[in-house]
Amino acid sequence: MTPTITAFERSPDRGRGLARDMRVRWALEEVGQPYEVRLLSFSEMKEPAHRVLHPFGQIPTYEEGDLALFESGAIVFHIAERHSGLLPDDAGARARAITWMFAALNTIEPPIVDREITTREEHAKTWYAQRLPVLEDRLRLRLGELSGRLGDAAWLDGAFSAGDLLMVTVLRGLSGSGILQEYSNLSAYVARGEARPAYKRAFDAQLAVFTGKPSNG
Ligand SMILES: N[C@@H](CCC(=O)N[C@@H](CS)C(=O)NCC(=O)O)C(=O)O
Repeated sequence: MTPTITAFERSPDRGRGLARDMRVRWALEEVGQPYEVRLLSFSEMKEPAHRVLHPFGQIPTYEEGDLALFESGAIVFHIAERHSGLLPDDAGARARAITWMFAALNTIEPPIVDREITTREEHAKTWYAQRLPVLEDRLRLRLGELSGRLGDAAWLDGAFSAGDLLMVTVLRGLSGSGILQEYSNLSAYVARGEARPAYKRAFDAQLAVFTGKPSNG
């Protein structure tokens, strides 16, 4: 059954692959599962019909027959569980890959989002100049630790997994900040993810929504 996901009709990032449907598209592309997309305006996302699918009135959602999911991490996990290619078969390696999925969403994404919200919405506040360095120090602490763990490896734990997929998309949230470039191995890691054919197909499909031109994928 072809799943349907939801995405922004007009993404605030102008289709640069930062909206969270990118994670879902990339996972579906990695496993070779075709999908359909229902585009939503900001007001449609807040209407009851969409809140049945997503209690917080956001994207992405995922529908497959009677199953409706929200939360990009849960959706990627569902896709990874039902197809091969995103989680190792070995039980221990699988558990470690899942651990990296949680690390991406619970440990690395929060300080990235905190910084992003502050720079976007709080720059006019009197305390902004004091607050920003505090948030960036917290973020750099985690990035330094992640960089130390990754070292010279291509991926976080052996072969590419859903843990890497989520970590790369989370780190891409730093695009334009210049902070990721302070960690050469993390920059190379993100570039490695972006070079994957499945990533490119997902990116092109998301960009095509914004440009109105069909993707080549
Ligand atoms: N934790 C959620 C976050 C979802 C989220 O923040 N979605 C954004 C797009 S990337 C959104 O819908 N923003 C519009 C809004 O919150 O009104 C997930 O990972 O799916």
